Amino acid sequence: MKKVLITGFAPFDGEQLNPSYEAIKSIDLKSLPCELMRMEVPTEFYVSANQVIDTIHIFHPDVIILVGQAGGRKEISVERVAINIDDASIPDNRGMKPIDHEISVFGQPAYFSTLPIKRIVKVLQDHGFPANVSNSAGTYVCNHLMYSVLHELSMNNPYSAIAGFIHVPYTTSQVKDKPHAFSLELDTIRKALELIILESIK
Ligand code: PCA
Repeated sequence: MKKVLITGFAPFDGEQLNPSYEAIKSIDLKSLPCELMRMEVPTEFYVSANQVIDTIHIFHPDVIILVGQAGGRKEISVERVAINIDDASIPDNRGMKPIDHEISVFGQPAYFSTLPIKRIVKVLQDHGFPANVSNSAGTYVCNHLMYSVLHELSMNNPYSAIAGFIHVPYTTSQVKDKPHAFSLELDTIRKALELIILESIK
């Protein structure tokens, strides 16, 4: 049975919840044909990456699915690439607000997701979910985490783990005070994440 690590973020930017971890929390661990570990990570530069990388080296997952909120997006975004830059427009949950800051002086300018991103988008669309490949994970904590995990795996990946990042839209309860903002039901996000896990362990 394959091992899957799936991570979501803590709420940030004044939100009460983060749909990434909220949806992950609602996955029935026994319902999927894999050994699933879920983890909530702090919305903090570096701290998030260190925690996930430590967990990878303890759990040895075959598949690593990192998930975060992208409020305002209308699709489940399967990220293609992470870039070597932090450029925050708001502080993280520790008050850090790096500007034009290289994540790793030794790292490549960018790393590509090693998840089957096109297959994931197709399976989501085939099941009626709004989904696309996204060519930018931004320059905030999500991109930082994706970059750091892929950088680590580029150097230290004895188990040939694959990894990538999924951005999810706001969930319905978050948009009551945001007229016109797009949202998905939490249960829809959960089902989409389950499909992504199933496609990634094939
Ligand atoms: N989304 C933010 C960081 C945490 C999260 O859920 C981002 O897109 O960078």
